[in-house]
Formats: sequence, C-alpha cells, structure tokens
Amino acid sequence: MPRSYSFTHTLSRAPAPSITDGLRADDVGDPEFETLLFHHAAYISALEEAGCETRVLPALEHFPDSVFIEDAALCLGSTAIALRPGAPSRFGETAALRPDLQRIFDTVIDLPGASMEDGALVDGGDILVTETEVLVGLSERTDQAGFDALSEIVKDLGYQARAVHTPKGVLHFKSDCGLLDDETIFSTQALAASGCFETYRVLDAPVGEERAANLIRVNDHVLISDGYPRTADLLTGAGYTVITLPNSEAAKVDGGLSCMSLRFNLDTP
Ligand code: CIR
Repeated sequence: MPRSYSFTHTLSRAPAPSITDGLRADDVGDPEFETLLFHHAAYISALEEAGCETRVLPALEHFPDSVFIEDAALCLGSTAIALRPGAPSRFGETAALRPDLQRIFDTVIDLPGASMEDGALVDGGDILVTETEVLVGLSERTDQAGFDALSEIVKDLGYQARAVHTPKGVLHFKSDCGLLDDETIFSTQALAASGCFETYRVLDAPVGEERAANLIRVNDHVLISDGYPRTADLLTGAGYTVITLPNSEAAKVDGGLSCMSLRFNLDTP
C-alpha cells in the first residue's frame, strides 16, 4: 500500500466550546457546539472504519482552533515534525501538542526557529504529501522561510519538497485539493490551473462543489464532506470507496476534513 495514504493510526483533538471564537474568513455564524461534537464523533468512526487506530486528545479551551490539529504537525512514517501555525492565536498549539507527539513518535523534529517571535511559519493544511513529493503551498499562513526549513527536514527523511502557490483568498493549499491515489489529485479547477499538478492525473472538483476538494484518502477509503452529490458520484464512478461525513459546523470556521486529524503509519520508518 503506498506510503502517502497508508495509515495505521490517527491523532485528533476534541473540539472545545470556545470553537465559537474560531478564526474564519467570512462570518456565517458560529458553529453549534453539540452538533460539532456529533460530527467529530462520526469523523473518528470513519477513520476507524478505514482501518486506523484512533486517539483523541482532550479539548483545549484556550485554543479555539486546536481541533484543527493538522496545522500543528506533519507526520511522515514514525517521525513527527512540530510546525509553527501561521495565525498568532494558534502559535501555542504546537507546544501543547508536542508532549503527545513525543509519546507516540520515535522522533520529533522542531521546525527551526519555531519558538522565535519572528520564526518560520508553516500550517499543516498547506502540506500535501504525495507518493513522490511533499507539496507546500505558500499562503497567508505558510512563508518561504517555513518552506526552506521544512524542505531541509523532509530531505533528510527521504522526501523531496516543492513550493507551490495557494490561490489568493483560499485559506490553505489543501482547502482546494486532496490526494486520491499514488498518481491522482482531486482539485479545484482554479488550483489545477496554476500548473502545480502537471505530473499528476487530476480529477476536477465539479463547479459549485469546490469545498468538497478538501477530502482525505485513508487506506482504501476516501472521506468527503456531505452536501456534494456530484463529487460523491464522480468519485464512486471512478472506483473509489467513499465515506460521506457531515461537516457543516467545522466549515463555519473554515475547517475541512483533513484538518481534524494527523494520519500516520507507525509500521514504517
Ligand atoms: C483557522 O483559520 O486556522 C481555522 N479556523 C481553520 C483551520 C483549518 N485547517 C486546515 O484546513 N488544515
């Protein structure tokens, strides 16, 4: 099974009631906490159905966006890289997560300068790991210094990093794309038009269903948000085994499916 979507374990964090203070580009109302809890539980069950052993860390009330755990770390095999999320209100999430990473992973590497006031910035939501490379979208949250630092780290782990651009007005690179298999990316047409996926086969998100692009491949399953019937049909027709999940509440604070877990394979180095 390819290393880019073969996972034995996941790590998530329970949502906190303070999610109502979560960052968002447009205010469409606060997430409804009880409903978010229900959606989060369904998400964890789907990861289990896809064959992962799941772990959910306690909520962190001081960090409203900490349920979006993907932004604080990158996991490659049994190594975790502690990142530095680009939003000031989220800087402390890495330090809160680090002891848990240390308990789980053989090796934890810090992004150099992560503890410095003006250190390099990388949000995990800007990183797409494919079978051949680590794509890093430069964005409002991920800067060139962050890319340079991460690139050195992943090179030592046997991965090649490539800097790409996150379209303007899009929060994260992976808001607009997701890996489907070793050669296929599901992408919005706007992102694919930037040319960043020229060496891949691209399946276009149907027009009007761009927000479905943040999907995740986990072992033999593809997890997608509900409310995107043409995407579900397209993927099922292309032979993927799709699990559809409710995500309306996280979406109110710009959260997609990828951001609510770290996915990793502890059976690989
Ligand atoms: C934020 O703006 O940081 C959160 N409200 C949403 C983060 C979503 N993370 C992700 O897509 N990786």
